[in-house]
Amino acid sequence: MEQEAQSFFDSAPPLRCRDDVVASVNRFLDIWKAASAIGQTRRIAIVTSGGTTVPLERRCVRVIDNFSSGSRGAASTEYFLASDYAVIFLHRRQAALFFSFANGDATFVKYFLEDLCSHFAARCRIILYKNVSSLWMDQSGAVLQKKLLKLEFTTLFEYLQILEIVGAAMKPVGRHAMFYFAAAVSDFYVPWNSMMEHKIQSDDGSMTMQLAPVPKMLGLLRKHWAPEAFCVSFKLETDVDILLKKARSSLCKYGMHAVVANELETRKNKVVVVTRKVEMVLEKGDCPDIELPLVNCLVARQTMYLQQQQA
Ligand code: 9Z3
Repeated sequence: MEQEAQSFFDSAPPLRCRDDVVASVNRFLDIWKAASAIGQTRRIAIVTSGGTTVPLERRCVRVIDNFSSGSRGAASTEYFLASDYAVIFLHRRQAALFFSFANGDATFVKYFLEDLCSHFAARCRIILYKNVSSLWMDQSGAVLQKKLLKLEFTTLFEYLQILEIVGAAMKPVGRHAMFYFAAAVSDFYVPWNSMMEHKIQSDDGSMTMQLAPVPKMLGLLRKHWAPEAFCVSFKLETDVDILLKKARSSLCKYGMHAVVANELETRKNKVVVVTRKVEMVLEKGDCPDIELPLVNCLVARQTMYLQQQQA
């Protein structure tokens, strides 16, 4: 598995913004280390969000995409921040609407608000504008306070390379780090070294394409990158009859601390948190969204995990 992962990284197109990503992750961690040194150790959640794309050509015209709106990752990030975590939010470009406000992209916000507000009556418009603006301020605030670091990906190559940088950087954070893998990551891809340079032509009618399995990085994370971190992955299925079985199997296979099982149709209302000892069914109920009980549950599990270390 490690060899497969290595050859994935060796053959991947180099990450264009690599130096910037490394520098921003290091800056973020420096602040964490400085706070820890004076006894203010904050937990860090690494939230992945949105779907990865698999390019079919090097000069890419077509991609295979993965389903995810990014709303689970964005909402969860807000709850982690509210629980006083620092958050590294690794998200698909343009997937998570509210968090794109955090960059202070005023043109986009203005355009979005005007467009949205035009659908509402005057009184609603003001309320909506106030709420969204304050959300924007909260999130800009989180960025300014260095509690939120946003990193963007589109392709599978970008996602896994950034994950490797962040994963390895989390080693010193130990049990205070939580990886929360809500992103929908491709299972298959076209390796860069066997990818066509130019746009695939349709002159010959039908086409057959061989896809390679994506090396599983969760094992690497647990074994090498950040072995002490609290790790939560998600299992998405459309067939509810196999969901829990698959979630339990990935819990053991990759040494996760929890696997969140969700079915496509019901994912906004119900999830099952699978751990070695217990399985918890969480429902949205009266909460604004399912991410609130989910994040609360995982924060509590990480607290137990931290206490085990102290015992
Ligand atoms: C999830 O299962 C997420 O909960 C969703 C969230 C993608 C369904 P939205 O972004 O949806 O709010 O629209 N993410 C993980 C999906 C995934 O690729 N899991 C892999 C698998 O099931 C394992 S890591 O095999």
